[in-house]
Amino acid sequence: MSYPSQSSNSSSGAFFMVATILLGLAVGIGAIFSVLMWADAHQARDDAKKATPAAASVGGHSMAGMPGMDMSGDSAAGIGSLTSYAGAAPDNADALATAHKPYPADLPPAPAGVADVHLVLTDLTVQIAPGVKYAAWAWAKGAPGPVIHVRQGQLVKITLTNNGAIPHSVDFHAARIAPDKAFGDVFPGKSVSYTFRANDAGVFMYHCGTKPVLMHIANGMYGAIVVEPKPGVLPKADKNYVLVASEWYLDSDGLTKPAQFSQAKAHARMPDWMTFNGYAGQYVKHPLTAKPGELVRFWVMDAGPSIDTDFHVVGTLLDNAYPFADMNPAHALHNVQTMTVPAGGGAVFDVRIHEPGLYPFVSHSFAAVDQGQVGLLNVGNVNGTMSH
Ligand SMILES: [Cu+2]
Repeated sequence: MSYPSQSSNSSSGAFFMVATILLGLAVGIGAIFSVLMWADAHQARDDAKKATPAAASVGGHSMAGMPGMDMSGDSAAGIGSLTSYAGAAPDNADALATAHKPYPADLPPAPAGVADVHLVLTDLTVQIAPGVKYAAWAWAKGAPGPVIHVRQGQLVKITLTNNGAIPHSVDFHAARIAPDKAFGDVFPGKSVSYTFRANDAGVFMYHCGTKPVLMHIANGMYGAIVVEPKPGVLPKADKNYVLVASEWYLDSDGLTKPAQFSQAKAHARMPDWMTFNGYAGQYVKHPLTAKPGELVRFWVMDAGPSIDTDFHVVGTLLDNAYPFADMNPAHALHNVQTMTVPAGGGAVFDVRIHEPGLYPFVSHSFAAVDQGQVGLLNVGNVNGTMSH
């Protein structure tokens, strides 16, 4: 294609006139489109506000002023205005970290018969890092919820009691069940039960699935269920540890008063803290333990709500890795360095370490380490500490 030159005949003048008109139209259409997009975004924000309990009334209770309900900071302000509170700490943070009672990472025993699981949801303030308080929607003992351990093929009866102020629900990824029947909203003060058979082995997420799900998960409504494969499928583990990875999005530093959920930061995937089992770096001060040569099995579940965990143990390799918690040994990987655990997914890792020492386990997506997703495995009861 050749373009008419300025010096050619009058048709070039006509071309530029038409081009100018078209350009003007394009600009005009663009402007209209921008306005429409702005209106759409504005509408979406309004819808989101309506969808959040902040503007809702449930069972006659006004939802304003409830813990975790602060939606300020979610205005039209751009991402550039978001403030990070990563690393905020009081002067006595070290003493607080030492005094903190770590979430038990040991896999609890599996019950016999029907696994009767009673989960209680409640609003409470939790500690997510030394001196950092968060107004959570969580479980009776905080976030994550209790680790549930069942055996493959076992019948599981879930009873959920909602002691919170707004409707909640519980979605088990380990269940094959009609979600509209089992995972429906439970109103405050009410309980619901459902039963499923845990036919699929692995480590699975359970979480509140009430809208907006991002907010319910980010506020602490998640936990892990381990469905142990049939005996003999996996090499026998000497230690079984369960790690639930998650991230936290704060509207304040949480030092003087409990922080609340920042939807804007959650949408920007800009967490302030990232944790294993709900508290930044808790297994650095309170390491997990193993004897030299023991087979240590990590059941890792990433609750997100939005960011993967890249699991790595410093100083060794993952002898057996069961990606995505597919527990078929024929699908396992061996002697790999780092494995991704997706948000909303799980994976299982075996390590056998012979040399005594302090072996950090991390998400090797290293911003996650700075934000708290790090712990230590103390092999052989050695002294000392290590930061990585
Ligand atoms: Cu909920």
